[in-house]
Amino acid sequence: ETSKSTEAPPAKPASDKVVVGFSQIGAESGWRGAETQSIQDTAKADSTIELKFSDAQQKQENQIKAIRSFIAQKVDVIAMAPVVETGWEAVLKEAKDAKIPVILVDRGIDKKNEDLYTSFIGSDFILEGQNAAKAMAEHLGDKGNIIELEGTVGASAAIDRKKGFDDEMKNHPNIKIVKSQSGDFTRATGKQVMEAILKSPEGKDIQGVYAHNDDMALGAIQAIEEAGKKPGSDIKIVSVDGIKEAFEAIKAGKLNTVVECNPLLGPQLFQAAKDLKAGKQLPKWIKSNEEVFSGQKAIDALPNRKY
Ligand code: GZL
Repeated sequence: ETSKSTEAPPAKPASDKVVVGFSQIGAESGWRGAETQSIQDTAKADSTIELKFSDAQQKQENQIKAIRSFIAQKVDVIAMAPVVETGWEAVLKEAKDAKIPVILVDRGIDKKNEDLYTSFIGSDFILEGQNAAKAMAEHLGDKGNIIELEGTVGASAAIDRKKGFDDEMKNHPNIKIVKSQSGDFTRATGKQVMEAILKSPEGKDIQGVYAHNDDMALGAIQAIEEAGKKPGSDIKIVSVDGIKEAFEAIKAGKLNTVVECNPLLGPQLFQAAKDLKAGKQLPKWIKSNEEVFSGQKAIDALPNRKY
């Protein structure tokens, strides 16, 4: 009779490639598209990288499914841009039990789950919010009523850009945030929310708009124009990301300051994955360096913007 095989199932063949499973949020903004492009281009150009890419269409349950699939495929490294901060404990524990390191890209998760990921590659959103508030105060001559268009509810980028902005605004008591509402990081929702606010009592006397990303700012600019006002002069606009269209809006005098947030994270992601596979230690936070662009500085930078 055939002996029942008792040896362990064959281990995953050791390949010279680094296999990375990446769970992307979706395609909600120009920034997100630029990040996806950077990750896919970097992998395509590097024969030692095998990228398994999944687009969650903005749904957390799809990200969780993708991570489970990466675990089943025994990838070397799991990377993800977590759409919101909460709800990851179970699936990241499964990754930890499977001894697969996790790298967070561009958004964070609850501080209490810090032991469930190896490294976060991304920006200092609190600093971005502080820089946006300083720029807004300058544009307003330190007084006026403003609207805050928040990013996706529960997303670390939205939570911390709000925290940094609102904290800095404590130093500017003559600037009032008369309404703060989520536009979900999209142009369409940013426009809808701005239209509704402009029709409401709070929207009667507005001197500024702070948008947590350029797509919502560009939507708000359309709404302001359709309401017969001049964005960039009647109503000052400050936003975060730094997509090319935002620089073009500054050149057109419709947007006043953009706080850069770097989406070109492909090279840092795959370098980190290679380091992990080589057994190297990674810093808990691999920070992106960014600048603030207004006026002539933005106009001069426009030709060199990559996304
Ligand atoms: C920032 C990223 C944000 C961008 C938005 O790291 O998470 O999500 O600012 C994007 O444009 O939708």
